[in-house]
Amino acid sequence: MKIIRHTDPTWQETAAALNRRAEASDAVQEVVSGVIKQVRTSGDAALIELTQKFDGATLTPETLAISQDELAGAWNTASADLQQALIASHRNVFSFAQKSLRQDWSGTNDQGAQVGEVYHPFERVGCYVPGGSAPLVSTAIMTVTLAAAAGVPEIVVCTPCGKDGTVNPGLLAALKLAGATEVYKIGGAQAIAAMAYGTETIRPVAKIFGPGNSFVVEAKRQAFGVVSIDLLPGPSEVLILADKSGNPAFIAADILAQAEHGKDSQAGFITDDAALLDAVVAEVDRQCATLSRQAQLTPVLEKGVFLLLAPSLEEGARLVNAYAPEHLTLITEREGDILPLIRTAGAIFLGNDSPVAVGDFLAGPSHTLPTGGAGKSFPGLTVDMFQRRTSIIRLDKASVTASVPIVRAFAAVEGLDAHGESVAIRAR
Ligand code: HSO
Ligand code: ZN
Repeated sequence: MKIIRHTDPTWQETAAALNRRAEASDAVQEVVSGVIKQVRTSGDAALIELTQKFDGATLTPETLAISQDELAGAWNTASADLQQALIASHRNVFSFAQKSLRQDWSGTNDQGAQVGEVYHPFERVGCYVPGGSAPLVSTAIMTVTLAAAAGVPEIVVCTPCGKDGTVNPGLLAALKLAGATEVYKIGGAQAIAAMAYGTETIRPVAKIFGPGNSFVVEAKRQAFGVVSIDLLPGPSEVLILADKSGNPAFIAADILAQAEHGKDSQAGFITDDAALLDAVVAEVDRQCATLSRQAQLTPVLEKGVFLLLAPSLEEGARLVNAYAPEHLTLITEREGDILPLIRTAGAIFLGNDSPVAVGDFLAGPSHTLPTGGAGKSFPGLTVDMFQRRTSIIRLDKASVTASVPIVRAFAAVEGLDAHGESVAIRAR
């Protein structure tokens, strides 16, 4: 764990380095553009070859898809505990999404024209659900449920399979409950390419959603324009900002929960209280020894965890905004002063009793959130990202007449007299 104090001579540099921007390396960009080309030219054959190469699994065109019967079977054979947990999470996420749906509206402008917006769900979307070191069952709920709540009729899911060609049955049960209509056992950049461009088996989608590793994220970025995308969520991260009211055992538990994601995930802790910083360090060491995922925890604790003593909570809030964390936990007796200062966090968890893991699994908002500093430019996943908006305009004689002088003024300055005439003719 890296410990930084505002009294250190390197403080300014370290604080400045928190202002980051996620960008794929040239090597990743090249690999991904090669994969996309291969899928565009060879379709299913490319998916089969790349799945063999990257996932070590042997697939055929007939075994790319997981049938609805298999999904139903996975749901029926899931334990009662898992079924209940999935139902509880799904209820919260579905009802949060329903509240957040955009509604059609209609009004009048200053000239009396009727103006408004109508929303329709996309007809066909793709959700990527990562595999990696843990089957992210909750990610199935946190993406597909939103598509279903928006009324999307065709919800395609791609998720990588293991070497034996199977996908975790708990993940399949979650996909069934959430409403996936097509599931393919393809992962990585090749899955994004297949959903964007289509293959013999997978018809292309209009928009691609969901988190992934650096290859998946880069593939979404490169596919943008052919399809639209939600955001570019990469390795997960947590930042905790606390004053002396923070509970060191709870804070350490959240740091470790984050660190067990492994790989490139990050956890940071910022406080203005030196005693709390020391207590959190001791708690991380104590609790870490009791956990199972040492192989994931150790490298993150070495490289991805930092603890920072700031001169004040206000300065801490400034650093939070520069870092733009995926998740922020804010624990302070001065919440009324500090919360309004936070602008770039994907999601904010308030107080000692709000663990990020509850947001990961069941709170209600999607856990698909901007990472790597992208919170400065992107919000997290919401149901309206599954809705397509169209604007509606209707004029009558009175409103078109009232519009003439304004149109004429624009038409004159733009040198487009046919524009002016097309309006004036209706007013005559
Ligand atoms: N923390 C991850 C979500 C997750 N955690 C899934 C556990 N499972 C990104 O918000
Ligand atoms: Zn998590």
